[in-house]
Order: sequence, then structure tokens, then C-alpha cells
Amino acid sequence: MNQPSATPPPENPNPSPGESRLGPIIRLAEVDSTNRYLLDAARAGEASGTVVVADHQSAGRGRLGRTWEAPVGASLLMSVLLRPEIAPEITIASVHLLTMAAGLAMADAVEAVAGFAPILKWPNDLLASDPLVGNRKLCGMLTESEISDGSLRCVVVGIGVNVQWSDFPAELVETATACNLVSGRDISRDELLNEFLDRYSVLLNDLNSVLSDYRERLGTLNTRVRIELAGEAFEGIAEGVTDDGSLEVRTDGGALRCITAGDVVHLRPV
Ligand code: BT5
Repeated sequence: MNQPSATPPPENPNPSPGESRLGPIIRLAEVDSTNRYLLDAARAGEASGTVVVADHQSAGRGRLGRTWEAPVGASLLMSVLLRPEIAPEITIASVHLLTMAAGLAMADAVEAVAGFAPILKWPNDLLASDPLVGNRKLCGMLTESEISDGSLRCVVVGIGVNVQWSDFPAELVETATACNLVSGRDISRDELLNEFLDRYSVLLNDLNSVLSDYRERLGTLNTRVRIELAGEAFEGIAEGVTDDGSLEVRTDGGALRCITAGDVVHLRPV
């Protein structure tokens, strides 16, 4: 692995007292996983707010043991370390707000930098809609928490966004897209990173409206969905998101099911 280089955050240089500030930014040419790197750094005492960005991951982590794949320079690959002091109202039960806030901040950052508004998909994806091929995955998020003695020690929010990529491997060619493909021009990972960090800092300072903003903007709601759980799949209408972040789905039989973890496929709006 190359030596990391740390740069102070260019954004939000004069935060008010009590206001959170993200940074420094540790830049790595190559790492197995920015989440793994930052979780280990957190155990060794790394400060809250530290951001890790890599040009390439050899073992990028997805949810449920899956992987995040991207060639060198194609995805913005980043993780943010948050300790409770940066967002004091966060508890083990409300960590999902940090991921929802990251999704909102990244959707706005993509719109500012690439000129299109991604669709938020439960639990933590951004999709880009293409009139010819439908919705494709632009961004995935993986939040990992460290808990000891029943207390939340730290949270690492990991985000992968396809920024500048045209030649997808066979396994992603029908499901993934990238900012440059949707906007039709080159997009800078650094610009997207800075726009994201500015917005995320603001949301972290006031998480009160995150859940309602997320509900309002979640493309999954009022959509016919297929829910894929371990060993089971069913269809229904996504009707709501509970305060603890679960997805409420009305099945075709009329029951309301609460999904805490699983995969969702957007079928069509209702
Ligand atoms: C996710 O998991 O979408 C979470 C991805 C988080 C990646 C970031 S990168 C920086 C940070 N450090 C890490 O180690 N991870 C985080 P999931 O919902 O399980 O989706 C994974 C699935 O998405 C894979 O099984 C593939 O089908 C697909 N996939 C993999 N790479 C992709 C890509 N670049 N673009 C679109 N889809 C991809």
C-alpha cells in the first residue's frame, strides 16, 4: 500500500462553536477497503471526522458480504469516521440517520456537480434513471459501527460512487452506470468529494430533519417493489419508512411487512 497523504479539509474552514467539521482527508492510491482502513484507524484512536479516499480498492466491501468493484479512478471511494461527539444525538438505534444523511448529501452533490438528480433507493443506494435502460446503480453505501460495552464507539460511513467510467465488466454492464455516462461529460471525483463533504457537514450538525427529508425524497416509496430476503422473495407496494429505518411494504395479500435488511428492486411507480 502507498503511504497515505493527509490534506486538511478545504471546506467549511471556520466552523461555529459546536459545529462539526469533516477532515482531515487521507488519500490512498490503493487499499483493500477504505472502511476496513478507517475502522482499524478508529480503533487506534483516529479522530472523528477523518475522511479516507482511495483511487482503488482491492477488496471493496458491499453489504451482506458482497463486493464493490471499480477500476482505478472510476469510482469515488470514500469513508467517513464519525464518533458520537460529532453528532451527540446519535445512538446505536439511530445510526441509520447517518447513512440516510449521507445519501441525501451525495444525491445533492451529484446534482450540483453532474447536473442530474439521482433517485434514492432504500436502504442506501443512489440510482440514475435512463429512459432507454431504466434505473441503474450509481452509488452504494455501507455503514459499519463499532460497539463496545453496549455503547456506540464509532461509525464508519463508506460510499462508492461511479464517477468516470464507461467500460463496465460483464457482471455490471446491465445494472451499473456512472456520472459521466448520465451527464455526457467528464466529472471530477474531487469536486464531487468536496461538494459532498460540505453538504454532509451541514446535515451532521442538525439531523432532526433527515428522516423526513429522506422519506420525502425516497424513490422507493409508492413504488411496486420486489423484496429479496435470504431464502424468500415477494412483491408489494413500498408504503413507508419507520423511525428505525425499516421499509414498510404492503404485500399483494394485504399484509404490512417491515423489512429491516434485504434487497429491493424497483419495479414501477404506482
Ligand atoms: C453496496 O453494497 O452497495 C455498498 C457499497 C459500498 C462501497 C463503498 S466504497 C468505499 C467504502 N469502502 C468499502 O469497502 N465499501 C464502501 P450492496 O448493496 O451489497 O451492493 C453490492 C452489489 O452492487 C454487488 O454485489 C454488485 O452486484 C454491485 N456492484 C458492485 N460494484 C458496483 C459498482 N461499482 N457500481 C454498481 N454496482 C456495483
